[in-house]
Amino acid sequence: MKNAVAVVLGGGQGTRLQPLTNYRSKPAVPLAGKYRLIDIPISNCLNSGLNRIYVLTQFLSVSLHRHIRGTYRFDNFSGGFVEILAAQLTMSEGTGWYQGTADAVRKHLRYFTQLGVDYVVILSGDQLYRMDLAAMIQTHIDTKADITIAAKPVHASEASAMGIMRADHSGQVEGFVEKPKTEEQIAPVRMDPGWIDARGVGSGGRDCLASMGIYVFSAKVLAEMLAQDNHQDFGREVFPHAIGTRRVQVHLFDGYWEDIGTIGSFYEANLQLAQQNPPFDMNDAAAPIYTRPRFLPPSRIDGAMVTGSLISDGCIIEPGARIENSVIGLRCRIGRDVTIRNSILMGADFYESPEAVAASDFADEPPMGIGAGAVIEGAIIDKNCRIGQRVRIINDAQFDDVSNDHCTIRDGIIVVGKDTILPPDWYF
Ligand code: ADQ
Ligand code: ADP
Repeated sequence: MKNAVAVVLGGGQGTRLQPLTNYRSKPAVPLAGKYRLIDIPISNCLNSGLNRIYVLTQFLSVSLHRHIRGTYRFDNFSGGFVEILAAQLTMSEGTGWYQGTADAVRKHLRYFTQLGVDYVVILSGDQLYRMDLAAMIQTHIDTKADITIAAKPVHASEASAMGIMRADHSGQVEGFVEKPKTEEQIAPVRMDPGWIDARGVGSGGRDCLASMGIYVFSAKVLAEMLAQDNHQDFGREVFPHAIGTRRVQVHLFDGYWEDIGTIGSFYEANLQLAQQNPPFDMNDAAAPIYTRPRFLPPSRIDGAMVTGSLISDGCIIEPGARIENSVIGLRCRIGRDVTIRNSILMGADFYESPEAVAASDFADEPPMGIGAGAVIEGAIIDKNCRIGQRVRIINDAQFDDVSNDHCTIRDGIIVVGKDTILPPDWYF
């Protein structure tokens, strides 16, 4: 692994996760109560023995910087680092902002192709999965590939959101179509489910191989290809052009893997983590998910009813509260008789002192947290919100995409932005 570097694509404009990305870059979005999105790819790298990691982001937020600095520290002898490369830093080179993923990599290529780097592992920053990247690099080496693409079997009905590949008997890619929308576009890359079954993975009738957005490049090939053509995007341009001229290989994977780059998928994946027997296991001691160590007290829960939920450190949950199938983030203060159902609360960055809470003008600026008697259903409440007593946040009218001064509905989910203040008795 000493001759490999990892590059995490930390996000373009982040429009699909707005308003969570209004004030922070996508990798810094909180996940599962105490993590951030970036912890997933970085943990996969570290658990695979890859400890030289670059994170590319379109814009840098203070919270991302603080999180990386405070979490990923390496000793002098390991040679490890996590380095953030932000688009702004390359403005002086005259080409302006990143466009696509390939362009983002091109702009920082000199870091990834230093002497001694033979393999560049490119990862997406908005996916939830656990994968041994060392095994993928081994596939790359064993098959003498130029490019290896992680591939997950999917049904044709899911193909329109992904890059779809056809592989020959040896796993070499013969065709690549980015996000095929019609049957005519899918037909040339459709696989025989028997090919998948023959490789020890039950196809269950799945007849498409989807790119997971996880790639291994031989460093020399990456440098040549990006210098040669002005391709902007891996899926749309680089791979379709590489077929026939480079050896492109698939690395088959069939574990849990979810794209969490939209409000809908982010919400679903978080809530699934809170269920019994979640499809993604956060308790795997052999491959833990790392995050910033914080010196928070245990959560104090008194006379509340909690079912199927994740409760992070440092929360205070008062009597009569009912919490069902929800994710409760760090330092949440949840008042008496609050009901929270199918929701994600991201918590708070700091505690208010008891004096500050007592001095709060409950009418104009309620204290941080959820006021007594509030009801929250099907919502994402970003950090540091002040939700007044008896507030009701429920999408009763089943809006899909609307917004008002205080919140936004995306994919049918109410998102209350960071630092929002909702006065007592406010309702959606
Ligand atoms: P998408 O996820 O639609 O498809 P894209 O929007 O290019 O592709 O994003 C890939 C990753 O790169 C995401 O993590 C995104 O945040 C990040 N990213 C995008 N632009 C960036 C930029 N300018 N700088 C830094 N990071 C950036 C891709 C592939 C498909 C594949 C799916 C799997 O194109 O072939 O099937 O991923 O999810
Ligand atoms: P998280 O705890 O979710 O990682 P942050 O990294 O945003 O959240 O911030 C949490 C820590 O940073 C807290 O200890 C808090 O006191 C401190 N902090 C938060 N906001 C600021 C700020 N604007 N300036 C300095 N420190 C801050």
